[in-house]
Amino acid sequence: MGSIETRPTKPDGVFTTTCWECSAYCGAIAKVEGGRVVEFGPNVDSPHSAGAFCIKGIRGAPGLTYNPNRLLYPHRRAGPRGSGKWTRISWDDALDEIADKLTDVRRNYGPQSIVGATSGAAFSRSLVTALMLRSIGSPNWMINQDLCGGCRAVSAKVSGLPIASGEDIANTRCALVVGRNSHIADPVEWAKLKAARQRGADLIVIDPKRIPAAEIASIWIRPRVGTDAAIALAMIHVLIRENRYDTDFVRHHCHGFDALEKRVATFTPEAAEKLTGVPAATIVDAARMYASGPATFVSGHGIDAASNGVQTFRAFHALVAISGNIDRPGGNLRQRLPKGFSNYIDLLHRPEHRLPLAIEQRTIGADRFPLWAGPRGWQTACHNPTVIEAMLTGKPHPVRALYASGVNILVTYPDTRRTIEALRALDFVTVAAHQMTPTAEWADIVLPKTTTLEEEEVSFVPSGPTVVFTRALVPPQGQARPEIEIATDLLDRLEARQALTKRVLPWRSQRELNIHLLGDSQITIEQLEAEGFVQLPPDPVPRSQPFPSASGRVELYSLALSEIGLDPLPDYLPPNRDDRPPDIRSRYPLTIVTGDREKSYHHSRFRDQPWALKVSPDPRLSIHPATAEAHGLSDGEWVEVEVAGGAGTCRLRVKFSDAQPPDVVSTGMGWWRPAEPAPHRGALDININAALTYSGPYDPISGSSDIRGQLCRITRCQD
Ligand SMILES: Nc1nc2c(c(=O)[nH]1)N[C@H]1C(S)=C(S)[C@@H](COP(=O)(O)OP(=O)(O)OC[C@H]3O[C@@H](n4cnc5c(=O)[nH]c(N)nc54)[C@H](O)[C@@H]3O)O[C@H]1N2
Ligand SMILES: Nc1nc2c(c(=O)[nH]1)N[C@H]1C(S)=C(S)[C@@H](COP(=O)(O)OP(=O)(O)OC[C@H]3O[C@@H](n4cnc5c(=O)[nH]c(N)nc54)[C@H](O)[C@@H]3O)O[C@H]1N2
Ligand code: SF4
Ligand SMILES: [Mo]
Repeated sequence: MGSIETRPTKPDGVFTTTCWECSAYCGAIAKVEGGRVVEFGPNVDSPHSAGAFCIKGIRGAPGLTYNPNRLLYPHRRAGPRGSGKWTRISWDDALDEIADKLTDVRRNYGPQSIVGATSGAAFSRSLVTALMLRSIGSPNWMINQDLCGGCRAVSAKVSGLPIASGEDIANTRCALVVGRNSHIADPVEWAKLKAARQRGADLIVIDPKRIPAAEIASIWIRPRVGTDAAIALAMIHVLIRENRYDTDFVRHHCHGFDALEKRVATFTPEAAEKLTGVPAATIVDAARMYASGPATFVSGHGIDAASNGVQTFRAFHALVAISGNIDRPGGNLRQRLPKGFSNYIDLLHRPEHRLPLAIEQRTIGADRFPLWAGPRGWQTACHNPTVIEAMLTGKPHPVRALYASGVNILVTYPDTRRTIEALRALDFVTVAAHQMTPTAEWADIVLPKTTTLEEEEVSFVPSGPTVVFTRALVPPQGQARPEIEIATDLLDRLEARQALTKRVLPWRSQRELNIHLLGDSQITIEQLEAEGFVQLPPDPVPRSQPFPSASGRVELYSLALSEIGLDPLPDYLPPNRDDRPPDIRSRYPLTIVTGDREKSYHHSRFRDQPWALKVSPDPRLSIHPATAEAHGLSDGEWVEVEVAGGAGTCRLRVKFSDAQPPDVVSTGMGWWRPAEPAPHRGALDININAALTYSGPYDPISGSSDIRGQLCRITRCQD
C-alpha cells in the first residue's frame, strides 16, 4: 500500500526513548545508524528508572525487531487451518478479506459473535483493539489480566484504594514485599528496594521461595502457597489487639472498621499459624515492624491470578488502610494522572467511546463477574474461560470470529488443548504478531505488527512523576504496521460494507492518539520529541480528598461487593487443594507454582533468540534436592508433570534448588520452540499451560483462575 512505501525515513543519531517491552517503562538511550538501531540501553538521567534496565531491553527489543524469523508481510493460510502453509498477500487483499469475513459473521451471528484478544490496557494496542471491536458492535474482548494483576486491581477498585504504582519505597522505613520477585520482574523496583535496605529500612518478605529479596530481608515469612490472606488478617488482628493501628485515619477515612474488627477476631496469629505454617511469633514480629512504619506494601503476581486472589488483596489492602500508610510519605500513595492527561483505562470508560449499556451488559461473563466483565468491570473486558466455552458450545451466544493482537493465547492461557479446539471451532481468525507464534499458526490471516522500536507511545509513570515517550526510532521492517493503522483501515472497509455499529475509535494514527492522551496537560508531543520525557512536580493526593468509593472512604467493608451479594469483608479462602480427598493428595504429593520469571524471556517472547537460549535453553522444574532424591531423579533429567484436576501433562527438566520447600516445585511459563514444526512448535509439550485447567474454580469476584497452588505429581520421562 502507498502509505507504507512512502513512510518517512528516520534520522540517524542518539535519542532518548522508553523501553516498552514491559510495564517498567525504563528510560532508554538508542543509537541509530544507517536507519537501524545499533545500541539500546539505559538512560541514567531518567527520573523514574535512573539507569535501571534489563537484558530484554538491551537484547530483546532489537532482537525482536531484527529477528530473521520476523513476520514482515501479511499472509493467508494456504492449506487447512493449522497446516503451517502460508502465502504472502498484500495489505489490501488481507484487509479486504478480513472485512468480508467479519461482515459475514456479523450478519449471520450478530456483532457480539466477533471477539478480540489482547494483553490489557497498559498498552495502546489493547485500547485500539477494544475500540475497534466496539465500533463493530461487539463489547467482547479478552485480556490476560485475569492471569496477571487482575485481583489486585479489582480489590483496589472495590476498596476505593487506587494505590497501584504508588509504593513510596524511597521514603519508607519498612517495605512489605508479598508475592513479588522484583529482582527479575522489575529492575527499577529492585534497585529501590536494595537502596532502601542499604539505608537501614526494614524489609519483610512473604514468599514461599527464598528469592533474593528474602536473602536480604529483616523478616522472611514462608507461607504455604495460597494462604497469604490469613497472614494479613492476623497482622490486622495484632494491630487492633495491641492498639497499633491509626485511629485517626480509621475514624476519618475508613468505612466498616467495626465489622472488620469482628471478622479478624478469630484470626489470631496462632490460628494463622495453623493455616499458613508460619510461626505465630513471626507474624506478631512482622505486624509490629510493619506498624512502626511508615511502611509500604509492595505486591506481585505471587498472590494474584488465583481463585482466592481478590480476598487476599482485600486483606492486605485493609492492613495498609488501618495502619494509616496511605497518602503518607514512605507509605502507599494514591495515584492520579496529571491534570488534562488521559490513560487507556480512562478512555475505555468515557461515554464517547462506549456502546449502549444494554449491549455492554451482554459482555461475555458480565452476568457472573460484573465487577470484572462488562460496563462495571475494571477494563470492561470478557471472562476469558467463558468466551472459550462460547467458542466451543455457542453458549451463552455464538462466538464465531477472533481478532488477536499482541497476545499469544495458545501459550499463555491455561489449557492449551482446549484453546486449540476453541480456535479450530471458529469461522475466522486473524492474528497480528511479530512472528509465527503457535497462536498465529491457527489463524486464517496473519498481519505483521511494528515493534517497540518502530512505533511511538506516550505514558504516565507515577514515580517521578514522569510522562514518558517511546519514539518510533526507525521505519518499520518490511510491511509491519502499528495497531491503530490496521484498525482504522479495517474500520474504513467495514464502514463501506455497512458493518459498523458506531465508530468509537476516532484517531487515525498513533500520533493523533498520543496528542489526545496529552490533552490539556500542557505537555506537548514536540516537547516529548525534543526531551524524551517530561518530569512533573510532585503532586501528592491530600488525605482530605475523598476516596473513589460509594462512601468516599476506604471501604474495609465494601459496599460494591455487598450490593451484588458477595462477602463485603476480607476473608481467608483456603487454596482448593486443601479440599482434595486423601487419595488425591497421596497420588499428587507436591504443590506446583508456575510463572517463575526468567531474566532472558518476557512470557513467550524472545524464544528463538540465541542470547536468550544460551542463558536458558530448556524449561525447568525447580525441585528440592531431597524431594528429587526421593523420586530417584538427578539434576537435568526430563520429567512429566501432571496436575490434579488439570488438563494434560507437560515435560520439564529437573533443576535442583533448595530455594523452595521440599513439598513445592516451581516452574516458569511461556515456553515454546519457534524452530519446531508448526502448528504447535512445542506448545503442547514443554508449556506448563498444557497441564493446567482454565475451567475453574474461579475467584468469585474477578473470575481469576489458579495458575499455582495445585497438587501435582512428577514422573521420569521414558525417553
Ligand atoms: N524478565 C521478566 N520480567 C517480567 C516478566 C517476564 O515474563 N520476564 N513478566 C512481567 C509481568 S506481566 C508480570 S505480571 C510480573 C510478575 O512478576 P512478579 O509480580 O514478581 O510475580 P511472579 O514472578 O509470578 O511471582 C513472584 C513471587 O511470588 C512467589 N509466590 C508464589 N506463590 C506464592 C504465594 O502463595 N504467596 C506468596 N506470598 N508468594 C508466592 C514466587 O515464589 C515468586 O517469588 O513480571 C513482569 N516482569
Ligand atoms: N501458567 C501461567 N500462565 C501465565 C502466567 C503464569 O505465571 N503462569 N502469567 C500470566 C501473565 S502475568 C501474563 S501478563 C500473560 C502474558 O501473556 P501474553 O501477553 O500472551 O504474553 P507475551 O508472550 O508477552 O505475548 C505477547 C505477544 O504479542 C507480541 N507483541 C508484543 N508487542 C506487541 C505489539 O505491540 N503489538 C502486537 N500486535 N504484538 C505484540 C509478542 O511478540 C508476543 O508474541 O501470561 C499469563 N499466563
Ligand atoms: S525492565 Fe527490561 S524489558 Fe522492562 S522496560 Fe525495563 S529494560 Fe525494558
Ligand atoms: Mo503479567
